[in-house]
Formats: sequence, structure tokens, C-alpha cells
Amino acid sequence: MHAHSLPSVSSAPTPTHCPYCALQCGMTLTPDASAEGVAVTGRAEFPVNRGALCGKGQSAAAVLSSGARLTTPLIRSAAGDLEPATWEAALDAIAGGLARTRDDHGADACAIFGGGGLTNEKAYALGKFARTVLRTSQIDYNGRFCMSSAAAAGQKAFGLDRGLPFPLEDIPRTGCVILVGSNLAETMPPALRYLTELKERGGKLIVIDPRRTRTADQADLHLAPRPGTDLALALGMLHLVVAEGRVDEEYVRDRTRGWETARAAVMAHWPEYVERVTGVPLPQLREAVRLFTEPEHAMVLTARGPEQQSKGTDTVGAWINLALATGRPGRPLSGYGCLTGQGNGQGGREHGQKADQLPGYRKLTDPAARAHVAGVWGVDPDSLPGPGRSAYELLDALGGDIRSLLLMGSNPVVSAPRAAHVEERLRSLDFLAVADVVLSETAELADVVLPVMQWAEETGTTTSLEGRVLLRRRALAPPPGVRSDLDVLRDLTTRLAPELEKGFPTDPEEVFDELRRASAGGPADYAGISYPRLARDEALHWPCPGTDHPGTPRLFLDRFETQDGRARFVPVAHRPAAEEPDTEYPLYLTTGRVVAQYQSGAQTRRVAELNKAAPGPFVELHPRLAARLGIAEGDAVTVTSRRGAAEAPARITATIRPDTVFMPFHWPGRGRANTLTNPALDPTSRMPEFKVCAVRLARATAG
Ligand SMILES: Nc1nc2c(c(=O)[nH]1)N[C@H]1C(S)=C(S)[C@@H](COP(=O)(O)OP(=O)(O)OC[C@H]3O[C@@H](n4cnc5c(=O)[nH]c(N)nc54)[C@H](O)[C@@H]3O)O[C@H]1N2
Ligand SMILES: Nc1nc2c(c(=O)[nH]1)N[C@H]1C(S)=C(S)[C@@H](COP(=O)(O)OP(=O)(O)OC[C@H]3O[C@@H](n4cnc5c(=O)[nH]c(N)nc54)[C@H](O)[C@@H]3O)O[C@H]1N2
Ligand code: SF4
Ligand SMILES: [Mo]
Repeated sequence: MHAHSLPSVSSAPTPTHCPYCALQCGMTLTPDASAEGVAVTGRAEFPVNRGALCGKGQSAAAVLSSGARLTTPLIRSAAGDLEPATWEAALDAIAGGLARTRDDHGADACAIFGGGGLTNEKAYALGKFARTVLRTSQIDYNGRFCMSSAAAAGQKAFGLDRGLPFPLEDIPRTGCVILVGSNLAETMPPALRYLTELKERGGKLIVIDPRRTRTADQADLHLAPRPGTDLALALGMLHLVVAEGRVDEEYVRDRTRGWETARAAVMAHWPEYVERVTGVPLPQLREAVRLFTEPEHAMVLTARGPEQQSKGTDTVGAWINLALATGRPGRPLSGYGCLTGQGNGQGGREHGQKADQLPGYRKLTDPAARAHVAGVWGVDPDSLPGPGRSAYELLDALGGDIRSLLLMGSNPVVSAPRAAHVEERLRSLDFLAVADVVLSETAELADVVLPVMQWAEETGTTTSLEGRVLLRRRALAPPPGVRSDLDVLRDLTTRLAPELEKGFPTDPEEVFDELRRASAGGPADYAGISYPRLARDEALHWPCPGTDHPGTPRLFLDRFETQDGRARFVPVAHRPAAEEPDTEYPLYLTTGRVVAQYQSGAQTRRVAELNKAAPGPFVELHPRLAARLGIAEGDAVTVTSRRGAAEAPARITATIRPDTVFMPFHWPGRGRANTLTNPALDPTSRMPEFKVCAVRLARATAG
């Protein structure tokens, strides 16, 4: 239907950024004669990574050429197989499937699921497509599984959520960093140098993790609490801060509200109680308080450990309270930050693929926001639907009142909690369409699969964990047969609502320029950021309201983004995880990552050298537990929770608590960690409890 004339690609080296995590390391792609078509090198002049790349970034080009790459659309045949089809047939089938659902069951029976790896342009277009073309409220994305608890807590306390409110370069110059549930050494390896430099300058590092990870190995003090007890730990520290007279009274008076109520809640958490709940000895707790309060500057950084809990929002709130009581946020070289995870985990949550949200981090329930965005979109504000369901709730409703799903940029068959149930829900849909670069486990279930371009084949912007907006540039032509997600959304609009087609340009810069207008005046204001500016300047942090505005690397120095400019203490109390160990399921299971695989593994499991480094799932357990259960290194073990059972080889190590086992979640099949996880949701952020559930363990019976 449309001619796809692609701009010619230069043979000169292209400066760009990594396709994977939120660090967005700078890299250069140089065309060569290899099967990938380009060589990857780290870009020394980009200050965040200064030329360093982890193994995933270094090998990212392998996925460009991989034999497993999708290069033709697929349609499920009457016999039940996915068979090659033309683009026209595939797009017709998707438009037909969505239109049928809409006509038979109403607009909200169609749903969209997006991803934090999609560029700002794609995330924006996807949200606009849901609300104007499908007119459905049912859109959410995998970022809900990522940093949503930190985002909710940051909103409450500071009136604004930006992962880090200061650049990474501030970290080495502070006096103490408490790193809560982050395994930076494996999840953002080039960023480890900020912690090493901190220590070289005499600063202290405290790591809080039930496992002594490679990151915890670097710490001056490692606290290893029971999974799911960070909330009590933070309250215990704050209790000591109060008892020892270490509260910054002047700061609390001038820059905050709500201390009296929060203080009362804190005082109920006696250190002895905290010791009992967390398993962290009181002297260690006192030492942590001393290290954190003595220096002039200090920071608390959280990642998925404390956040992926059914009380993640309150837990992060408690850590923010500790930072506020000691006068840290909004002061130079100090404060609270969240280490966002996905390549565009920050931007992906700002421009409209989140259930309750309009571009610019605006609220879908705010009449002024609706009027502004509807104006940019040229539609009636009343035609915009209201907020929809959160990610897990949406997946759980598939086959119920949601009958059709279009999915871009996620692989929930591997990455969603209670994954066997989610898989069954996906199978029960009337219609499933998936756009991906590879045939992921979720794409394997689809009625129609669309092969799309990736990172090095198209231009687009991402926003890093520092709120730094970056330009990823097209460096090589995609394989024949592959189109962009932006093409897909335009071509579906042509079929479903031709009168809106003009609103779906396929040139990323055109989409970005519209995003700038839609975000103007909102909390995440991109109005002053343009492609030409991004091509010259890699230090533009939002908000950036005007083309001569320098951007905002550091937030909150004068005021917080609340109405009165003061930060809010949130009163919180400890509560147990949704599921605690008992006689039937006596152990904690926690989950996370290894350095050589990324997320559901859809991309990195297709790279030979990464598979060599991390070939498959495993169950990490303590030697004492192994001895008690008669399990030897490498034995196949069965891990059982109330959701199901998984099997993987044992990896025995004294670096984990004896009451806890750990599994990485990167693999499908029998070793899938998410077969076991508990979808209990945080009441505010709707984050599932990936980091805590109860399991039992046994040596797998031979067979
Ligand atoms: N290699 C690699 N790097 C990645 C990714 C990847 O998949 N692979 N994904 C990217 C993304 S999207 C994200 S979100 C980030 C995640 O980055 P991280 O948050 O660093 O990663 P995780 O391994 O999920 O969790 C961190 C640590 O939390 C600990 N933990 C478990 N339970 C608890 C608890 O109850 N309390 C505390 N305090 N700690 C606990 C785990 O033992 C683990 O070491 O990584 C990004 N980078
Ligand atoms: N047990 C457990 N589960 C977890 C977590 C945990 O710690 N423990 N962490 C959670 C977290 S933090 C996250 S972020 C999620 C992530 O989990 P997923 O959402 O599954 O993330 P990915 O594996 O990155 O999936 C991205 C998919 O999009 C495809 N893709 C890449 N680029 C593009 C593009 O431009 N367009 C399109 N259409 N597709 C593209 C990739 O090939 C891949 O199939 O997992 C969550 N699940
Ligand atoms: S740390 Fe993250 S951004 Fe940097 S190379 Fe590795 S995956 Fe890419
Ligand atoms: Mo994430």
C-alpha cells in the first residue's frame, strides 16, 4: 500500500546508544563486512560510560543479523501454524480482528500492551493510537513491573517522578550512598565506577540485599535482610536517627510537611522489633545510621529489590522519609533516586502508554490535561477514554472482558508474574497480534506476528535514568521485509480510522515534534528539545520548556514540585509480604538478573557469547540448606510455590541467606522463575511482588 523509501545510510561511523538498559551507554556503529553489518565500540566522549560497555551492549549487533530474526509477517493458518504472509494480509487481519472485537464487545474489549524499551516516539504514538483510534481505556505496559512503586512514592513525596533527580556524576562526590536492592555490578556494569570513585574519595557505600552480590562485595557495610523487610529496616534506621538526635530540624521545618505524623509511625518501630523482622543485627543498623548521617552529603538509591513488593510504594516512601529527616533531598550532592531499568524506562512512562496517563506525564483524569492533549491531537476531549487497568490486571482480564490484544515491546509469557496463568489468558483471547524483532515466546502464541525494525535500523529518542534525553540514530538498513512500529500504527489507522491517518506520521522527528507540543507545560516538559539540539548536545535533561532553556540536570534545589514547594513525609508502617513462608512452603524465593542476559531473554538468548556466559536458569541456595535437603552442586531441583513448579540446577553459595533461594527470570520453559511468583499487587502502584514469595525445594526426582 505504501512505498517504503528509506533514507540512504551513511558509511561513516554513527554515534548512538545501546538498545538495552537505562544507562543508555554511548556507542559507535561502524559499517563493516561482518554478518551484522556493523561493529560496535564504546564511545569515550559520552560521559556516562566513557567508552565502557557491558557484554550485552558489546554484542548487541548480533541480534541485527541473527538467523532467529523475524523478516516476514506471520499469520496463523487454519491448521494452527504460523505461516509467512504479506504485510497487507497481516495488517488487514489485525485491523479486522480489532474491528470485530470493537463492534461485538465495545472499544474497551480491545487492549494494548507496550514496553519501556520502545522509544519516546513509539510510546507516544502507541498511547495516541489506543485513545484516538481504538478509543480504548485498556492500555498499560511492562514498566508497571519495573519502577512503578518508586514513581508513585516519588510523586507523593516530591510532586514529581524522575528516576534520578541528579546526574550520576554527583555520586562520587557525596559522602555516603545507601544502595537498596540494586545489583548494579551486574545490571549496569559501567556504572559501578561511580561507586568505586566514591570509595576512592573516602565516601562510604552501604548495600542492602539478601544476597552478597558482586555489588555488595564493594560495600563498606552490607546488610542482608529477609526479602520483603526493607520497609521495617528503613523505619528502624529512622527510629535510631530520631533517638540519637540526628534529625535535621531546620530542613524539616523549612522544606517539608508531615513530619509529626510520620515520626509517630516511626517511633512504633523499635530497633529490637526491626532486628527480629529483618534479621539484621542491631549493631549493623546503628553503624548504617552513623555512616549515613555523619557526612555533609548523602544519598539513598533504590532499585527493584525494595520496589517489586506488594508494599513497594510504602517501602520507597520509608527510604524517602529517612532521606528527608536527615535533610538530603534538594540539596547539592544529596538526595533520593531510583535506578530505572529499561532503555527508555524513564521516557516510556512519561508519554502516554501508562493506563492513567497523557503525554508530558500528565494525568488522564485532569480536565486541563485532557483539553491540552486533545487540542494537539485534534479530537474532542470528551472522546478520550478514562484510566484503564494496570499491567497485571490487564493480562489477567484477557479472554474475559478483553477479547483482543495488540502487544509491542514485551514478552509477558516469560516476564509476567504467575506466568502460566498469563500464558493461558493469552491463549484464551479471540485475537492476539504481536510486533517484535524476534519470535518471542509471546509472539509464538499470536494470531498475527509483525516483524519490526530495531534500534540501529531506525532513529528515535530515549530518556535515560538521569532524565537525559538522547538521540539514537539509524546506522544501517533493516533486512528486507521489516517495517517500523510507527509504520504499523499508521497502517492500522489507515484501516480503522482513515480520518485520523494524518495524525500518525512515520518520520520519527515529526512524531517527536508533536510530542514536544503535547508535553509542553506538563511535568515532563520536552518542548525545548529538538532533534537538531539532541544531535549537538547529549546533556539535555527534562524539564526543558524552551529552545534556549539549558535543561534541568538537578531537580528540587530551590523547591519541590508540590503546590507549596515542600516535600511530604508519608506516614508508613511495616507489614509482611503477601505470602510469608509457612510449614508447607518454608522458604523465601526472590528473583532477579544475571549480567549476561537481558529481561525475558528474547534478544540476548539469541547471542552465542551471552549464552555461553549464562546458558540457563539456576537456583541459588545456601550450603546449609543444600546439606539439609541433600542437594549437591548442579543437582536438578524442583521449586514449588502455590502457583506452580519450576526446575533448574542448584548453584550452592554462601553468599545468600539460608532461608532464601534466588532464581534469575530470563528463561522460558521448566526453569521459568515466573511460574512461581506471586501476582499480589501494591495497592498504589499496582506493582506485583516479584521479589518475595513462599516456596519449597526438593531434589528433582530422576526421570
Ligand atoms: N544484565 C542485565 N541488566 C539489566 C537488566 C537485565 O535483565 N539484565 N534489566 C534492566 C532492567 S529493566 C532493570 S529494572 C534493572 C534492574 O536492576 P536491579 O534492581 O539491580 O536488578 P535485580 O537483579 O532485579 O534486583 C536487584 C537485587 O535485589 C535483590 N533483592 C531481592 N529481594 C530483595 C528484597 O526484598 N530487598 C532488597 N533490598 N533486595 C532484594 C536481589 O538479590 C538482587 O541482587 O536492570 C537493568 N539492567
Ligand atoms: N520474576 C521476575 N520477573 C520480572 C522481573 C523480576 O525482577 N523478576 N522484572 C520485571 C521488569 S523490571 C521488567 S522491565 C520486565 C521486562 O520484561 P519484558 O517486558 O518481557 O521485557 P523484554 O524481554 O525486554 O521484552 C521486550 C520485547 O520487545 C522486543 N523489542 C525490542 N525492541 C523492540 C521495538 O522497538 N519494537 C517492538 N515492537 N518490539 C521490540 C524484544 O525483542 C522483546 O521480545 O520483567 C519483569 N519481570
Ligand atoms: S550497561 Fe546497559 S546501556 Fe550500557 S552497554 Fe550494558 S546494557 Fe547497554
Ligand atoms: Mo525493569
